[in-house]
Amino acid sequence: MTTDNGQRTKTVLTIAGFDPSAGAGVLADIKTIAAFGCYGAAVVTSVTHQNTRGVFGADHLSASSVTAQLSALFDDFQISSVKTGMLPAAEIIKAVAEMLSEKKVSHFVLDPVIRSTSGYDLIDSQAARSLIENLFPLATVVTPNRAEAERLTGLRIEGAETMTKAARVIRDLGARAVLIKGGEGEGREAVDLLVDASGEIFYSAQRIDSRNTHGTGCALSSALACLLALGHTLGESVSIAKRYITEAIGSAPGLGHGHGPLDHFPPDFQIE
Ligand code: PXL
Repeated sequence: MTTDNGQRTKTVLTIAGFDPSAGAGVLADIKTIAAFGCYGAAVVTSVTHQNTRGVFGADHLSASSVTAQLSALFDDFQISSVKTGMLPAAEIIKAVAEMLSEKKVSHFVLDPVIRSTSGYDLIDSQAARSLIENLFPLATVVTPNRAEAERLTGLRIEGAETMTKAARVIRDLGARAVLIKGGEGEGREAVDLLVDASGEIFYSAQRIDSRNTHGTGCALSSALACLLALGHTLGESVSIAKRYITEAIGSAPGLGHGHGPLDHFPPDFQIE
């Protein structure tokens, strides 16, 4: 793959938590980034204790460790795109915001990870406020799931109308674009909504009834970061990333006893 600066591939950076089961967090992100033909680098914010059954605890890193990891990478690599996942504390969020605004990263996908599928709070409430204040204004797109969109806006999302309202409120909080993911809802279709300066687009995909959905948000935001780095528009990126997730759920290996990981390398997936 050719790039504008002569590097072999685009470097995509994930700043997120470590899930030892590799279903979510930086390990899942790196696999997704590899699936899109990019080079993945990772800054770890927290070491979580989890498997497919749930999250049992976490050891957060210090903000100074996060800054030191970021400095080492930015001093040496040209980073084409960044995604953030679990940013557990306000000090870490401020450290990330400082670095991203200084380095003027072109594409930044913010997955506002608040709570695990199993109900474990992955960030504290001060951190949720700091996400809005410090990071939303820097993001190309913010990708909450329905529960996160409800938590960020205080609204209850029950259908297309309230989903649109919530997306507009999140844009009013400072995000350039918002993708609300409806994957965990009910019905035959998984419907997502993208709202940006040019308007609203609903994306629909067939819902796959599966327990293997651990880390779908991580994989989706990583896929978006890659596709933006590769030159796709945001609209195209959402459509391709959604197709990737559908296939990744469809060919999941069925590991573990709870919510199993995706197949990050679905055999029939192609970007075009
Ligand atoms: O899927 C949200 C998420 C993100 N990042 C890490 C996680 C989880 C959920 O468990 O552990 C590290």
